[in-house]
Amino acid sequence: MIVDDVTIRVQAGNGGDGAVAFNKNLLQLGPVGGNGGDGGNVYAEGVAELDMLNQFRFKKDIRAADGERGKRQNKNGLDSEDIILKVPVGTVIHNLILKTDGEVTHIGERVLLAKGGMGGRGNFHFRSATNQSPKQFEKGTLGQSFDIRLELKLIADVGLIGLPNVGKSTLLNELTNAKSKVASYPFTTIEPNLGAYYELVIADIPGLIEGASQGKGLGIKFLRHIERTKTLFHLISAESPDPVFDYQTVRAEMKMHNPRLLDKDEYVFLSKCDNVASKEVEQKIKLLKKINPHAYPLSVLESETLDTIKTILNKIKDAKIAPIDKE
Ligand SMILES: Nc1nc2c(ncn2[C@@H]2O[C@H](COP(=O)(O)OP(=O)(O)OP(=O)(O)O)[C@@H](O)[C@H]2O)c(=O)[nH]1
Ligand SMILES: [Mg+2]
Repeated sequence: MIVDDVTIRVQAGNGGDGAVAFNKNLLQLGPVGGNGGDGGNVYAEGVAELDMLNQFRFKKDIRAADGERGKRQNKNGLDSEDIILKVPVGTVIHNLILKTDGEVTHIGERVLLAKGGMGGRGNFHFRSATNQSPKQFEKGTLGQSFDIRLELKLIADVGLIGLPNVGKSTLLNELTNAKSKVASYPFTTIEPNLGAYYELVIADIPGLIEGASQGKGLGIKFLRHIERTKTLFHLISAESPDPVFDYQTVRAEMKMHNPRLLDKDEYVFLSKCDNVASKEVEQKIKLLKKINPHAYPLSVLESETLDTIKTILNKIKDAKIAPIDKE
């Protein structure tokens, strides 16, 4: 099971204290205390693997090392190493102490979670004409420490939604390299799956049922994964006695979760059409078109219907690669 919401405590390293030391060599008396090193920072860095938050299931306390103390002979303490936490692209970072939000949107992007403290200056630094043997030094400053909530919100171009068992995973597997589990019973998919259709990322999320927004089934946990998806493909089974009712059930749950989900570009597909007489398919499409003019039949066994989907996906892909120049 993918961990997609976890709170951790990050503690950056403290800066090392500056040193107080004096040269024992009688010919070169004077202060020789070096500066302390800086404490390690803690960063998050984007990677493609969706399951990277699993690493925090049992390891919720992340601590970077403190900077080294300053040394004798005017040698500075070493800075300590940064900790870089790999998180899936699409991870939203909530700083629960500062009440700020950030996010990691692409692979290799680094976001600072906690800054390490600065090393203090040693007594060498405080020498002057009037004070040739200063005992002053600075303490290193404290590293930042925060409670951070990491929340994965997938960044997919197209999200497949619908009631359970309508063929979402089958379609994802048909169009992409994904190997989402398919079976003839509801709730086969228990966590999101992604697949790539050329430059587009398609997300398959667990089926939604009535009451999902109140926590029924698995859907609610995953609705947030379509919050940032631009286009939704809403699948409704042709075998349903009332496809319009199914459509409205899912839309009602989406609305309760976040009304803005309803504003997304939406295409409706009447799935498993091969299981139903063509006359019935026609009638059901007609009813659905009254709600959304972009309603089409779909069967993974009928290549024309897949061609329709591919044409739509190609349009979305072209718009993504070359955004229309409005000037
Ligand atoms: N005849 C026919 N069966 C299909 C078609 N698409 C999917 N199925 C079957 O429908 C069943 C459910 O398919 P899934 O792809 O697992 O459905 P899902 O919407 O992902 O289901 P959940 O993960 O439970 O929400 C499987 O037995 C599929 O083989 C289709 O176009 N025609
Ligand atoms: Mg599925």
